[in-house]
Amino acid sequence: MSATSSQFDAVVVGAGVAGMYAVHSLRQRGMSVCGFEAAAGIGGTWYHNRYPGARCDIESVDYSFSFSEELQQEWTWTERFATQPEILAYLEHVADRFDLARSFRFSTRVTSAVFDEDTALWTVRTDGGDEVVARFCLFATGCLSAANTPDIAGRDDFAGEAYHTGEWPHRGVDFSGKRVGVIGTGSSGMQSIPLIAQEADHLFVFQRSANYSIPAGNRPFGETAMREIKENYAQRRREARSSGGGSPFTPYPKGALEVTEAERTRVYDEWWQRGGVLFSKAFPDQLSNIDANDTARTYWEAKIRELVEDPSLTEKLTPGDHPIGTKRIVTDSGYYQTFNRDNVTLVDLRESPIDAITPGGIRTTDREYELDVIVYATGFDAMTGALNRIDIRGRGGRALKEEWSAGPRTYLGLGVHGFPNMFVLTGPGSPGPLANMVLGAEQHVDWVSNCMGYLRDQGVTTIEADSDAVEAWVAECNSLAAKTLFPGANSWYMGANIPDKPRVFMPYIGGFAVYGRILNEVADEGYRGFTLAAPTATATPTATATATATADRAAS
Ligand code: N01
Repeated sequence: MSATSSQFDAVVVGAGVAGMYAVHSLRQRGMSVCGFEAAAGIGGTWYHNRYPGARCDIESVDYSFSFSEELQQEWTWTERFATQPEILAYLEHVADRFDLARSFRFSTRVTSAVFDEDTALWTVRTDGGDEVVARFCLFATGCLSAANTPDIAGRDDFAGEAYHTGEWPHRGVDFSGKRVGVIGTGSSGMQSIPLIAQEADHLFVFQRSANYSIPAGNRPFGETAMREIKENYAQRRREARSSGGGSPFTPYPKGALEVTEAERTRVYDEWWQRGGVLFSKAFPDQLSNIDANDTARTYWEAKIRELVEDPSLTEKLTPGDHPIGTKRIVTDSGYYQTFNRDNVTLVDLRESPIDAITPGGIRTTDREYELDVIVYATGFDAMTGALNRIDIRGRGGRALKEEWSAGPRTYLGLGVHGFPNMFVLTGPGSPGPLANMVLGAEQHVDWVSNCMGYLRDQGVTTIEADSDAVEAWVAECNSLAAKTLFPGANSWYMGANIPDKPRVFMPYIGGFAVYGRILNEVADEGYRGFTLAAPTATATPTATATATATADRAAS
């Protein structure tokens, strides 16, 4: 990308899976694109989350791009659930293969994006002093990218090393011979704890809420297994796209309470073997009927009792505050067995909460734990956090953060009333983190890219979600969520992990395939629910824009 370019068809914020594919897709359409990425390289979540044990929880063969048959045929995954280094290597391969990096300015954080009603253009500014103008602004900022380090008294006084799992140092961390405290037992904590325990002198696990985790059942892919998957990739992708979660699995055809106990156990056994988060989808009523959910919970509890030697620990490690699956089920490798080690201590913060962090460690209401390292596995300001950290202003200078002060409000998860030509990718109001994020990113980017092509062909300058379409979509999202058990859990889906964040179930829970059908219908009906406006005299792209676009096309 030319360093002097300042006007583009589109700005893409973020170089994770959605931003990478957005750049590729728009360039393929002959559009000029400027991408910004705060990190020094591509990969998004997989660039930052380098903590030990980080892996995907959707099978790698599914958690990968499908837009290029050549790409999916040439890349070989080594195991079912790939590690972070392998996923990052894959994404770097994709970036090289499609020459994506040249469209991004790295180590550059977008600080503001402001829509000008006279020109119908966005002006995007960065912490590097860039000022770029574009017709469209695409936020591919990720659902789980704004790290949350809780404001615990004395936090900055700690004299040892402190790390957040979502901002892990690239040099790695040497835990050998050290006393380590991990705060948090969500996916990041539960994935990292077994590996930290193997290295540390002693590991203290500070658990506020126990979480449900299920062994990944990870294994290497043999050549034959990989070949068979590649031979049937098209079918596998079709099944994933027509599923509820973007993976090629469908729940058992009967409800958990409609089958005999033996049949139910057989189904749970099968889904347990599949590993991890998929377990919540064994039966179709598991996440909507508490009695059905109880059967899954009872099965889980029996399994965990087999893994943990000390029954009093099993009790502490068993969640009692939410139905299984209403917080994302963790996909672990040896988490529960870790508590059978002599060098691991579970600190139950429900019994003795953290009082303060001291220069020497962590003090609970019970005692002080001397530590050399503190690992914050304390999660993210999910779905809205990364967007709210940017000063985004639409028509009349309205701030997105203010518009969303009572919770995010979108149409289809893509458009926001008052913010023309702005698209949010895989964010609130879309299936987002409830589905396979890679196929979700492709679904959104394909829709937005087609839409932008349509607008160009029709000579339309702006597209904006109607307020009543937003109203109806928010109502639909809330009504679907209310039919499930999800709103009862203090999860990040609900914003409940961040103090003072509005308590709203943020994703669309109607299913990946259903959502895809709705997107297609809306487009087929001429973008129903959006207002498309013709150019005004001042909104015609300038000579600079056209020249820049031409130069960028020539380079692509
Ligand atoms: O974050 P979390 P995460 N004092 O919010 C605790 C994806 N992901 O990074 O539950 C003490 O789930 C908090 O306790 P509580 C995946 O979608 C995927 O682990 O609030 N504890 C909780 O235990 C996942 O769901 C993978 O009581 C405090 C923990 O910190 C999402 O990212 C891997 C605290 C945070 O858990 C987030 O996972 C990693 C405090 N003040 C992540 N504040 C894959 O496997 C917070 N906690 C692909």
